[in-house]
Amino acid sequence: SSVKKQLYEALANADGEYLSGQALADIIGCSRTAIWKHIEELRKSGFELEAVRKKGYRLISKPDKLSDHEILIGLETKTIGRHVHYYESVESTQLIAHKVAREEAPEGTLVIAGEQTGGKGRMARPWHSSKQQGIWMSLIIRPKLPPEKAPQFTLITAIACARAIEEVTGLETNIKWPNDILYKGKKLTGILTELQGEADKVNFLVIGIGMNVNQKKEDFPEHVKEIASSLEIEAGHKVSKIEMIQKILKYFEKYYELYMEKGFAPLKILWESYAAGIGKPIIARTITGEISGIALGISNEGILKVEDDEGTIHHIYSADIEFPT
Ligand code: BTX
Repeated sequence: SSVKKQLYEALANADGEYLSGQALADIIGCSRTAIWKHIEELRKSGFELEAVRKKGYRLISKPDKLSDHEILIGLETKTIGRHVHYYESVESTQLIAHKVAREEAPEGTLVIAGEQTGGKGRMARPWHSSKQQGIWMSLIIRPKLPPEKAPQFTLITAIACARAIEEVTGLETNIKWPNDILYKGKKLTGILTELQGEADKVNFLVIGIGMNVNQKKEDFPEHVKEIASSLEIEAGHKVSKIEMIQKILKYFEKYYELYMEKGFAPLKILWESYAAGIGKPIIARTITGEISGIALGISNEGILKVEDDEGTIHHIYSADIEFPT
């Protein structure tokens, strides 16, 4: 309704200051009861409003509903995220990204969903992707590279996500090799890089990013609750998904360009500045077995190096890492 719209505008113009019910009634030209009623309606549409006795109402946040349009306004990239496919609900954005990539979607195409009913992690593990509470997206890129370089993109994406989180929320996160972003040991983000290629070249990569943004602890299913967290839980306030998506895309583009120009070396240095557990004991579970030792760091190719008790250095291409306590 137009009262609702005027009410929103008055509160937005107040720049986070309180406006009393009477002041709002005067601005809009209606009764205080009408103001109260429309405040409730704004709340139902996803606006966050604070009401304090004797002070009045204050706007805390707008609804943060995703759409291709919202993502494109203010996006600071040249190619990354310039073509957006937004869906309310899908099984997995990875599946759709593979499909549109086979249909020649251009470099930088973004597939993003409000919710995923069958979101997946590595080795077909489920990835919990609740409605509008996180960023569930897959990016298509077509780098001219041999397929063995593909895993480096998981590391590049992790740096972009950690950098974006830092800029938007101030939280200083750590990257757990290869694909997790942690805050105080809890998983905020997971990355899944999938390759479509031939023996000697990449046709395209689909890089899936799942970031927990506005979940509360009780929104996670039982088995995930203990290991996961969200930006809202850790920052102590709601975080804008749109702003976060735009920053991830911006930093991804920046680091992708740097990588194509200079190779992995400068990214290795950046990655190490975020790395968790380097120099510490770890257990790496690979498909062929378990290796315990000290994490030495990553090689110039992004491969994890672990030194076991006998002093043998293992090169680990893919594994689940545990930090024993
Ligand atoms: P991963 O195999 O490293 O982690 C999967 C594990 O993480 C699960 O077994 C579970 O224990 C835990 N987990 C599940 N959901 C969550 C969550 N929301 N937060 C924290 N931990 C969780 C990580 O795989 C890669 C995830 C990529 C997800 C993106 S979302 C967009 C794209 N589409 C899609 O289907 N996958 C990717």
